[in-house]
Amino acid sequence: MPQARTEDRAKLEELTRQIRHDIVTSTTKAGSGHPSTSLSMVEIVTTLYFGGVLRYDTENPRDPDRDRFILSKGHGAPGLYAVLAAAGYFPREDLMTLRRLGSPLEGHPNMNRLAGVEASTGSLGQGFSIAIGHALGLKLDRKDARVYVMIGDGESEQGQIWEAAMHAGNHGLDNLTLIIDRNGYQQTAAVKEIQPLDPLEDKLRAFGLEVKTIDGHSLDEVAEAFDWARKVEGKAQAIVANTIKGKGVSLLEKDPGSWHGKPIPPDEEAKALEEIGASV
Ligand SMILES: Cc1ncc(C[n+]2csc(CCOP(=O)(O)OP(=O)(O)O)c2C)c(N)n1
Ligand SMILES: [Mg+2]
Repeated sequence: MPQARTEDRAKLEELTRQIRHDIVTSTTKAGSGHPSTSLSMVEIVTTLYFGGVLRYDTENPRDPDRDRFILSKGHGAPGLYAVLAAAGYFPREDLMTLRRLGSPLEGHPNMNRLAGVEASTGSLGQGFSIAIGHALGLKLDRKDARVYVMIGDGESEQGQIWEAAMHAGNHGLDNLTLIIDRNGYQQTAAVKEIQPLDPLEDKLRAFGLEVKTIDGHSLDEVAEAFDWARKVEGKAQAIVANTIKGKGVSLLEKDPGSWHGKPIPPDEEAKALEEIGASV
């Protein structure tokens, strides 16, 4: 099973810029979508797909031996699509059909329409449970494939997340890595104003998971966390990734509570792309 490892650090950094570029252009062109949600997860998905973490085969997307990445915070679809295109699941120019009638690049990922999408998500709270199903199935089939699932911090308010955490902890699912994109914001306000999660790490540990907290924008820390996760035996792992909602675009970063689910207006796009600095 192929495992893309881009040894060249500069190449990995360029990929993060390309993915940020594509998130901005696809959502601005669509006139809708969630760029700020997608921008906070870029270093994590880039490392998953290009840092030698995920084993996948774009020629055989349903290979039973593949690792799975499930984006439970499905509104981050533009970020998922940008990395899937970069990985070669479909042509990069298709990104510009985002949310267009008939396009498989729906507003939220549809596993029945786009290769590389492991679960249809968007109704928050469900992806972690779907990931547990995969992890249990892989163990029953005695496969060494792994499952990675990303949830949002606002999403973590959903009760189903904690049922899933209880199950992952109780059943020692060491082939499962939970990633929490802790960008501090949900739809209209800061998570800590609505439903504080702290002490998040203690809670996850109490549910039986091994926990590591990182800077989710440090490619080194993200890579180290995935190395750590692979080595944990007998327990599911949680990576709490501290991130910035809208990372890389000052317009979004300075007011994350106002920009959820809003594309960058066309007249602000050039400045955003300049800040990202992709060579395209
Ligand atoms: C079950 C459910 N309730 C509400 C929504 C509407 N909704 C979409 S995104 C969002 C906020 C999510 O915040 P977070 O999980 O922190 O994701 P972020 O965009 O910050 O990465 C909400 C409430 C939904 N998609 N699903
Ligand atoms: Mg959030």
